[in-house]
Amino acid sequence: NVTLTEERPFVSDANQDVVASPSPSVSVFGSERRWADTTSYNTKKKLQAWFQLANGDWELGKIISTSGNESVITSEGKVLTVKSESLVPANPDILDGVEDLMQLSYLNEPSVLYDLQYRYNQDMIYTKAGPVLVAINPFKKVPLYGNDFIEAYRNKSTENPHVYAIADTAIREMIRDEVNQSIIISGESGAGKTETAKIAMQYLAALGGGSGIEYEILKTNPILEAFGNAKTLRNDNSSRFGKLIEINFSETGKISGARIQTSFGNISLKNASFMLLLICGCGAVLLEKSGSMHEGRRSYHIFYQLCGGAPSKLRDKLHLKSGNDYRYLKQSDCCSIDGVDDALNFHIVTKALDIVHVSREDQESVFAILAAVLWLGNVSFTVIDNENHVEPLADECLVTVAELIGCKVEELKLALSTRKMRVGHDTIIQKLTLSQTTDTRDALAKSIYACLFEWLVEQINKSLAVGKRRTGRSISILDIYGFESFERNSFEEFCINYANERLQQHFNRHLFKLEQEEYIQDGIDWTKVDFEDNKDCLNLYEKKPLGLLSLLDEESTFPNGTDLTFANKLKQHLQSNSCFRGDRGKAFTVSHYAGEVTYDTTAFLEKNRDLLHMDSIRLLSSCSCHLPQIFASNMLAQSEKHVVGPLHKSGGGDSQKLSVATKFKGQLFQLMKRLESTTPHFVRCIKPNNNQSPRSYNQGLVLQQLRCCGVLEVVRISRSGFPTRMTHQKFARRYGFLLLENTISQDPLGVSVAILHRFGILPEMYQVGYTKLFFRTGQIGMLEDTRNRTLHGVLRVQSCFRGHQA
Ligand code: AD9
Ligand code: MG
Repeated sequence: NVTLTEERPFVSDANQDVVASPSPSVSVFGSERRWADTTSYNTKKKLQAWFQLANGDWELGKIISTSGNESVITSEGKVLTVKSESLVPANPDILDGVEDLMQLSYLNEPSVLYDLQYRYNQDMIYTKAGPVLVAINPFKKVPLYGNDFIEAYRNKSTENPHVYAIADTAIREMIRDEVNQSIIISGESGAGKTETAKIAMQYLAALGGGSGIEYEILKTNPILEAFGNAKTLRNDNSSRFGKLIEINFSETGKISGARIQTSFGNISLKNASFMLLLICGCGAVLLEKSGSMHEGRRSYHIFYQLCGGAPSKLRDKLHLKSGNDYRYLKQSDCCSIDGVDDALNFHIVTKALDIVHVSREDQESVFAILAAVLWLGNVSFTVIDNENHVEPLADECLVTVAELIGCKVEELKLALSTRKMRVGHDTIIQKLTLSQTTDTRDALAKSIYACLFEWLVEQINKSLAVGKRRTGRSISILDIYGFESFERNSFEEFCINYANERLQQHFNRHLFKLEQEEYIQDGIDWTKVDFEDNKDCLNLYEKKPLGLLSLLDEESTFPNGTDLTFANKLKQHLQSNSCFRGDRGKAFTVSHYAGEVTYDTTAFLEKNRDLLHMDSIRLLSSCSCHLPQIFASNMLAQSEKHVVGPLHKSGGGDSQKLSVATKFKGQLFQLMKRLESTTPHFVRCIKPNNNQSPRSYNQGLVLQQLRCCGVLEVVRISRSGFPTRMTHQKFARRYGFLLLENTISQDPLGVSVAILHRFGILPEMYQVGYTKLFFRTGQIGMLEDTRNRTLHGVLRVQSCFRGHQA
């Protein structure tokens, strides 16, 4: 929550009708509203105003008269009486659809909602909110992409907000400042993050292309989407993993390679370059606990593509059947997606695999593993004694799995139905019950799939690393889950929201704190900004030994720990924390930056431990096929690390490894460290409705997302600050040649001031600090244009992009 400690009116230039009040305004919003206009509203004038309908939507009306604290307004032919204090000022018509929310004279929720809607209705889905780009999902093809548009942004012949413009700025700043860049894309599921990331990649590939590696980079998208995306209720192509792609550039601005880092499932590789978000992955999509049907959801696309598109020779080899014959796939009621051709996509994926140099032989191994996972799900069990112990039926399913992964049927049978335990010097073999065996089977399938995904990413990275030189710079694109709050929230949301707290802190730090600190450090007169830090919530998660994560890990190591004992422990130790509230039963509530979320601790411990039995790992390592062997050694490397899991005195039974939450935290820290060394560019994706339909704009839904991602605060801060800055030296060096006289021997500050005067930059548009010059938005752009024009003239360099490097 950002508040100016000393209220100042916003510059109100376009709206002459309105009185801008210099005094602190009375917020027109309730206390939970997080921002407000600082301009009081003069209801005596016949002005347009917003009023709220019973359903929460805002409607535009005209004030006819005001008496006491009531106003009479007309709206769409109706005449209504409303409380004056509930009216919110509307902007004049000439500000309809401004491309930067910062230009609004009245900055309030309905005005922002209206501006975005106005633009969205005309397919202008991108809008700036100061330094942040807001992208509203059109849920249809919009004519905004392709070579002509790329050219236009490259030549700067258009200034419309666009992802291309963000990517363009990233390239320019990478070259100009010699600093790595990042494009951080966030938003709810289905908001358009993955599409936005692809659009940004398209632009980078077009500008930095030439070597051919850019083509490979683009081809990673269909592969990763096939293996990592699935249909959910909210998105037909929902990414079930977090992704950071780092695109490397040579000194001349050409793409020289790339590296993809993903987070997936809960199996981490030994080198674990870092995998950010886990979860949802296999757990949620591949293997729901049996019995429940899943309306409108599918497993990973690749399974359906394989079943629908494999050529007959491959089908025979893998003993493939149709999707409906596999338990893991038929749990859901939909096997196909409208408008999606799985068979065709299978072809596209294999072609893409060719391009990223995954050999045909390896591809076949990949498909064999996929088929093995499907067949594994069909393995069924039969009771063998009167203690309910079971063993797998030695039928087609079991035999096929053994054949596909290259192990003996008998070994597979044992790994699924027994557990080896060491007691003292002896090894005893414990038989399993039905629920234990199905858990073992599903855990094995899940681990194999996660390992396959990791392996694939590794292969792609090997291919993209060709020609990469360390001397270059990079632009990283982060496509990550946004904050989530459902009716029922579990371990997955608990982790995702933790990640979002960290990202929010990064966002805050970058946009507010660093700016403010810099102003103060450089002696700039700037009204102090007080911003609400989310460090209390981060502390609640991270504090040792009494934080959410530590307590979770501690309870996970107790053999007798249960979800209830965990919940009780939280209540016992954290009740005094202002961000925490213990709820009834097994639930607790965390007060996140974006709102309160209540978590149900059911299955927290199990998901955090995520044990894979040693017997399963041994089975994979004994396989004759090379992929299972690789998977096993990766799992082993992981299990050697230790730590969480019931520590049986008998020992040796389970593979013990880092808890999921601890690993998650480690990955998150690595991610943050990387991001902190870059100049970030933020894109906030917004979905306008929950039905994936074009032309429908749900105000309440949009507003809630704008609040969650801090867009509104940003506008307020940016408009009153000086977001662009440059050292005196740099400024003098960069623009000094535009002065006619020789500036080489003069001091940088003197040269800088001369430039400012020469180009008529108004005093209110900049501030001179001890070491740097600070500018309001738009000022440097003008100077850059002049510089470019001059350079083009002098050097006859045609491309604007090259002009920058010159
Ligand atoms: V999730 O968290 O991975 O479930 P995303 O990634 O935020 O989600 P995604 O990019 O997959 O959403 O977008 C969802 C769908 O919206 C896409 O499949 C497209 O059909 C649609 N979309 C998103 N952005 C655009 C766009 N710029 N133009 C056209 C779009 N359609
Ligand atoms: Mg996505």
